[in-house]
Amino acid sequence: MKTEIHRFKPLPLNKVKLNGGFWGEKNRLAREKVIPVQWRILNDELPGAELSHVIKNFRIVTGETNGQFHGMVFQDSDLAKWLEAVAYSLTTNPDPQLEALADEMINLIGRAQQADGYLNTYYTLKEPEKRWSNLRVCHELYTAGHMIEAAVAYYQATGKDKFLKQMCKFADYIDGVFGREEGKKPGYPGHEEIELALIKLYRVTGEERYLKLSKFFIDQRGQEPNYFVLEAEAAGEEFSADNKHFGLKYYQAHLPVREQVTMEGHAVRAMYLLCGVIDLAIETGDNTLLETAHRLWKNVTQQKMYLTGGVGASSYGEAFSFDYDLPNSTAYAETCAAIGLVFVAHRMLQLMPEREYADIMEKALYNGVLSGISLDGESFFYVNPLAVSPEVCEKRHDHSHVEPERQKWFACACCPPNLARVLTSIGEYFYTVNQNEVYIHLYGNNIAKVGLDEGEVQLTQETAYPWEGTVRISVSTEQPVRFTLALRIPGWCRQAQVCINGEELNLSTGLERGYAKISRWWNNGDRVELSMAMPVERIYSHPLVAANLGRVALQRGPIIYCLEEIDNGPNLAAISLPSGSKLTTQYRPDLLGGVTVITGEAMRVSADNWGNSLYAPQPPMKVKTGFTAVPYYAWNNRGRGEMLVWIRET
Ligand code: FUB
Ligand code: ZN
Repeated sequence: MKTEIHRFKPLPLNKVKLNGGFWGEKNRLAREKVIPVQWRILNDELPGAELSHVIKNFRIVTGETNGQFHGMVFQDSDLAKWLEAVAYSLTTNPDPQLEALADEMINLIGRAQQADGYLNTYYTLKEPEKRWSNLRVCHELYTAGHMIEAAVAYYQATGKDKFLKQMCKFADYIDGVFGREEGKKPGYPGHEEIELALIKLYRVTGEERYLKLSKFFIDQRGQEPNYFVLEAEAAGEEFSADNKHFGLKYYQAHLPVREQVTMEGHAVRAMYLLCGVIDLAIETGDNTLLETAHRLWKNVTQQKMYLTGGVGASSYGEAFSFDYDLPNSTAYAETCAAIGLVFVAHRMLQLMPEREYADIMEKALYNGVLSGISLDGESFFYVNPLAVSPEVCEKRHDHSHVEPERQKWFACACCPPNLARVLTSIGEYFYTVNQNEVYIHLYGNNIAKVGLDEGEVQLTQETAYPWEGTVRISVSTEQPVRFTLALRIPGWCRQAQVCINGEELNLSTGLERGYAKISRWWNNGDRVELSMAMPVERIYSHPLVAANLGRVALQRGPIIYCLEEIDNGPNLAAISLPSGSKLTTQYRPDLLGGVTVITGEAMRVSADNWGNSLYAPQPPMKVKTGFTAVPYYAWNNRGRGEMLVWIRET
C-alpha cells in the first residue's frame, strides 16, 4: 500500500478555460501560431529555419522515403514535445483537423516502432546493434520519456489509446532491459526525463511496474560501482568521473540521489530529476525523497537562481555553477531549465501549498520562460542572459553562446517545443485542489470548474493582472457549498486586501503559508475581490552575488524589468539610477502587445570633455537623463540592441 500524500492535485487542464487576458493570449498564440509554425519546421518547410528533419527521420525508418538520419541523438523528442503540445491544445480547444494530423504522426510513430517495442530513429538508422550501450550520452531513455509524456497527454486529451498502447509496449520493453535482476542492465539515463514520464504512465494506466521502473532509475543513480564508469570502460571510452565539467556531477550521478546536498551539473537534467524525485515521493510517501527534494529546491532557489527564474549559469556544460555565481552577460539560463524549474515548483505545490513555490513558478513563467519566445510566437531564445550587447556576443569568444536575437529554430531544438507544451498547458498551473480546498496560485482570466466533496462549483477570475493588482472572483453553484478558497498573496505584495461580497476580510490574523484562506458556505453569485498593491520595487541581490554589487533591478508585481537600447540609447552600462528617485508607471496598450513601462530620471556617464586618454585621475562627467524600462520577457521584439536588467545604482 502506498502512503497517500498527494493531497493537492492540479485542477486538470480540461477544467480551466482561459478567457483572454495575459495567459489566455499566450495560450491562444501557442495554439494558433506556435503549433502550426512548428509543424512546418518539423516538416522542413519553413524557409530560413534550421533544418529539423525529425519527421523525415521517421519516414526513413519506415522505408517511406530514402535518406540519412539527421539531427541530434534525441531528435525524436522534438516531435514528441510538439505532439504533447497538440494534445494540450486539443484538450482545451478541440480541432478535428489538428487531431487528424496528430493521428497521422502517431501512426507514423507506430510504423517506426520496432517489433519488440523499441523506438528511436537515431539508433534504428545509425547504430542498431548499439542500443543501450551509451546511456550516459546518447539520450535513448530521455527520448523515450518524451514519447511517453506525449502519449499520456494525447490519451487524456482524446481518449484514444493507440499512442498510449504503443508507449506501454515501449515501456514494457524498457522494463525488460533495465533492473537489478540477473541479465538486466543496472543503468539509468544520462539525461533524466523518463523518471517523471513513467510516473505519468503509472498514474494513467494504474500499472505498478511503471512506478517501480521509475523508482529503480532514481534509486540506482549514483550508486557504486558507478554505472557510467563501467559503461565507459566497457566501451573503451575515456571518461573521467571527477572531471570538473563533464564528470559524474554533470549527470547528477556523483552520489546516490538521496545523498546529494547541492544541485549540480546540467541544469535541465537536474530539474527533470527533481521532478521525478518529487513525483516518486508523492506516490510512495518516501520521506528521504521528500527531504532530498526540499534540500535541492532550497539550494537552487536560494543560491543558484537568477532574478528571472532562470537557472544554470554556466554555458560550459549548460550547467549550474557554484553558489551565488550568477553572472549576467554570460548567463546560460536555458529556456528549458526555467521550464524545468516551473515543473518542479508545480510539483512542490502538490506536496504542500506554500506561497514560495507558487512565487517562483510565477517568477519563472513571466520572466525566464517567456523571454524564450518572441511576441509573435515565431522565434526563440535558447539562452537568456540578463545583460546583452550584440557587439560583445559577436566579437567575444566567452559570449559566443549568446544569440543577441531570437532564432526561428536551432540545431539542438529542445526549447521551442518545450515552450509550446508549457503555453498550451498553462491552465493546469493555476489551481491545486483537494476534497474541500481550492488553492489559487496564478491569477488571470479564466473559468474553473472544481469538483469538491460537496458538489461542483465554478470560479470565474477577471483581472488585468499582471498589469493591475485587482482580481475579481465570482462563484457559481447550484446549491450552497462549504469549502475553503485559498488565495495566494504573492511574496512581492506588501499590501493586500480581500473583500467578500463587498465586506473586507481581516487579514491581520495572518495568512497560512502565504495564502488568505476563506472557509465558508459559498452561495451562487458570491464575489471575492483581491486587491494587491503593485508599486515598482527596487530589488537587490544577496551580497555574495558579485555580479550585482552596486546594482539594482526593477520589479513590479511578478514582472522583472530591463532597459533596452531602443528606448535608452547605446551603452546601457553608462546609465545609473539614483537611489530613491521617483519611478513612474504607465500602461501602454500600443507597446509590445500591451505592457506597463517604468520611467524615471537617471544619470548617464558621459564621454564628452573626457579627451583621448584611456585613463585619467578624475571621474568622467555625469549628466541627467530619462530612462524607460520594459518587461524583460518582451525585450528584443523591436530589433537588435543592448539589454540590461541589473542597473548601476548611485
Ligand atoms: O540534451 C537534451 C536537451 O538539449 C537538454 O535538455 C538541453 O539542455 C539541450 O542540451
Ligand atoms: Zn532547451
